[in-house]
Amino acid sequence: MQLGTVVELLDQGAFVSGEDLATRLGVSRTMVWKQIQTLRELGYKIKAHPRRGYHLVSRPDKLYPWEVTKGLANQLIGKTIEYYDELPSTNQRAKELLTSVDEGTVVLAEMQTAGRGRLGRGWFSPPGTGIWLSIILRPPFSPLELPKLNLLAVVALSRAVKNALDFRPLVKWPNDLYYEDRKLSGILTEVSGELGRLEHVIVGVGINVNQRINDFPPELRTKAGSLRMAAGCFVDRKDLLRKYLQCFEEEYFHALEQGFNRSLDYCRQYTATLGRPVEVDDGRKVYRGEAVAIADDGALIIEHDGQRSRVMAGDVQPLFDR
Ligand code: BT5
Repeated sequence: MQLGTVVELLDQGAFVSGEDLATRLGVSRTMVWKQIQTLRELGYKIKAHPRRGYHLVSRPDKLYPWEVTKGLANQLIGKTIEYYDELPSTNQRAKELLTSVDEGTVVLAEMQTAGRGRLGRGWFSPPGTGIWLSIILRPPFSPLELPKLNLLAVVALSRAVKNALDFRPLVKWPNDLYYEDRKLSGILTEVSGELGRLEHVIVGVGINVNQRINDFPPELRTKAGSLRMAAGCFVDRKDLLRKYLQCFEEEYFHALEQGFNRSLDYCRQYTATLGRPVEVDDGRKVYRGEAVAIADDGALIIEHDGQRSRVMAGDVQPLFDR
């Protein structure tokens, strides 16, 4: 029996009798009682009244799959959610599951003990306040299109935030979401495959949702931010994640059918990078100049020393504040 079904039935009235639940679920009343106990252990507040039955008082602030997928009509992304209280890294777990799960499977953890950024850097992933997830894809794209897929993942998040909270964070090339010069989210895309062909792609997404400034370690306090800090109110993580999965699927399906132009245009319109003096480190060379464009292949174009250079991936720092 699915716990999500029990929650839905409880949600249908002020009180639902044990007998009613047992009939609708096709199980014994003892079994119903056991399920209620399990839900309580998971953080649901459920009142029991001797004659009237059970009353759902509140749901916990947890990303249980049945909560996240409630009302979600996606065909691919998040149809299966692998949920964990704690993982070293959702990308790491996704790698282990890669060949045994369907495309679109989402690996989700309430906290990560070894969350990963790019180039061996760490990702701060405390319990309960953020969304740490990995999406497994098997796209028919060439590896050359990966930078665009990275941007697509950020665009989908910006759209989801606009839908959920009515403000629009900006896309910072190549993999971040920013609001008022603070990093709200980062993407780590990892791949496996042969030359010229992508077999599997893991899109790892870290979203700071309900942290307050002092929840971040001191070294992040000047540069990290959360949606709560930006919105000025507590944010429903379940609702945001549901909207993200929706927006991701929509953006991804659009790219599969018509290419990445729509995502790229969004990056150009809602940009935290373009038109700024920046320092860009692509791992081989450091450019100091102005970020002037995002090309159709996802490259960042930098104007420096009277010439233009293209960078496919790297770190961008603003040279000074706007
Ligand atoms: C990223 O790397 O921004 C990619 C982060 C991806 C995290 C997700 S969470 C789910 C999935 N599973 C994983 O293990 N990872 C992915 P990068 O651009 O290299 O930025 C890393 C840098 O951001 C760090 O060196 C810190 O300076 C900073 N940072 C670390 N944690 C942060 C946080 N929670 N919020 C904002 N900045 C952070």
